[in-house]
Amino acid sequence: MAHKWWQNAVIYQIYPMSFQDSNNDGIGDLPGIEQRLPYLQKLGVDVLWLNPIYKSPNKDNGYDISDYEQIQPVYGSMAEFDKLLSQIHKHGMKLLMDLVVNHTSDQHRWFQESKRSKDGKYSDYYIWRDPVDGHEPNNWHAAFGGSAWTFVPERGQYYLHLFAPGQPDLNWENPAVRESVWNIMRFWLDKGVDGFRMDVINLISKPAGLPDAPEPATYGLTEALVADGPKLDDYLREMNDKVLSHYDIMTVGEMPSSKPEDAINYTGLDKHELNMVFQFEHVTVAANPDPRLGKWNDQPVELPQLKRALSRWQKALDGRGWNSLYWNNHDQPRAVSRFATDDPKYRVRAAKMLGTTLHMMQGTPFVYEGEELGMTNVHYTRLDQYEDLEAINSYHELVDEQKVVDGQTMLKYLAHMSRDNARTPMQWDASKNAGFSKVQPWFAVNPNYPEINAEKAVDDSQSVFYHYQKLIQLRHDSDLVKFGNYDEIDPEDTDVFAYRRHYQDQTLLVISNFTDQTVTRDYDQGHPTAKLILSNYDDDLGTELRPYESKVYVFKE
Ligand code: TEU
Ligand code: CA
Repeated sequence: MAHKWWQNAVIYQIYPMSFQDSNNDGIGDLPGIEQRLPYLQKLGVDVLWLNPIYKSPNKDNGYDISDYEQIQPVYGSMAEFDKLLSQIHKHGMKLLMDLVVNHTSDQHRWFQESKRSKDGKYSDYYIWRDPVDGHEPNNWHAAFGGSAWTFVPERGQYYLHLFAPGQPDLNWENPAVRESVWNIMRFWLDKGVDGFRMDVINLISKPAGLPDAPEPATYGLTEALVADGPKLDDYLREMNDKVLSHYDIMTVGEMPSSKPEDAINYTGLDKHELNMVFQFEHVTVAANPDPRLGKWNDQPVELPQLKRALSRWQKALDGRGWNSLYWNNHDQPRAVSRFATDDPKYRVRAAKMLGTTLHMMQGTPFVYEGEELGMTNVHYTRLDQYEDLEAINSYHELVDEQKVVDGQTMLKYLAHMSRDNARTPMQWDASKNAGFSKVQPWFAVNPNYPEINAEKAVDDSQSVFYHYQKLIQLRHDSDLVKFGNYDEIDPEDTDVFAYRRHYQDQTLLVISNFTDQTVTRDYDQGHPTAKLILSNYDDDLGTELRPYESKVYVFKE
């Protein structure tokens, strides 16, 4: 396959609500993003991905869209969007939009019409079912708590929502729904956007007959049953045929519960569906052993499990598909707190170590806003500090209703895993509200902003920021980094994550100490042709690896 532009790219994810407020109403906006383009250009990223900026009642921060062709007024106007897009292009970057089409908002015109009657133009746009013995049609559980079905008296029927009740699932079986989605996509592509990140795109084809999930019917088991449904391939091929193939763009499909074989199926180099997927294996390794608790846990990740998840995808997709690479996004806690440490003594080294470990793999890396500063979890201790419906609903369901866990323990789980950890405002400088806004932001700034902020990082040649800048540069400059294959080293080693990559006559060796101890490992880094190209320490002690030390060597055969 001829190499594609997105195989050379590093993508930066912006959570618009929390990136930069330009008009001091406490909420991030499009002109705010525009102001920060020089910063992103200095970092060296190629593509920006914006979380949803469409009109939305914001029950799930924009993942509930009520109009796909309008900008959320607090973010700006369509004219401001057009200007932002042209400025992004002028700065030599590209733009990915978030396409959320598994579901809409219940405030969307289609749903408003649909719930009114069984025989209008939109009555079949959503998934409606009659009650079964006066109950929900099946036992499916919603992602944000409760049953996945809500009853509407006007129709005398239930509608399906895999997420919140305000996020009804579209009925992809209906060709008119698919045409409507293709039109939304064309609307944005014709403006010149460069691709899409597709929200839970592997959930759009529901299993025939909507059978019960295994008990206890948690969201996790519901998701596993629905994921990668029978017509997904057909829908994605039709999407490619009718829309994607007519533009030079890139796509990444968010695919919870997907396995490498599924991903190869959708991203296969000869498949004409999507370019890459977001898989979830490495971010679900420390899930709670009690299935009712799902992701809620406060246990550290065991390194062999983390390695197994990432290595499996590296090996499976090599030459057959293409990986996305990420530690962080708006749904995950901060990587440095979760996979390493945010202890001030080691935070900077640990954040660089994680960056190196991921960016030297095969695939397209994604950097989430603030990750390049080593931003940390926010360490809340009370429920009223949280904003996210997932955190709040989970607490009520698991502590108050089901009583599977006590309140104090659940607060520890939320502090470790909540999505709100990722959503505190970007830390730009040491001024009040971290330079995000002149007024009290919609969501409190992490109190560590005087220490961790962009201004400080840009002034400090030893910062995490410049380490990420080097990682991005290395990828751009090196076919070994981009295309080399992947060999894991000592998968059972509980302390060190090491791997090799080979391309033509060169080998890359990546070594990361995930502990706060000094350990010794010999991977032949003393070989006469070995050249150290990157490290998070000033000197090289060969086989001795200091706390969170991470280094990269190139060998010539
Ligand atoms: O996330 C889907 C998903 O599978 C999960 O990460 C989920 O959000 C949750 O964290 C389970 O613990 C996507 C979006 O990224 C997320 O922000 C939305 O809330 C969700 O879809 C619904 O649109
Ligand atoms: Ca604003």
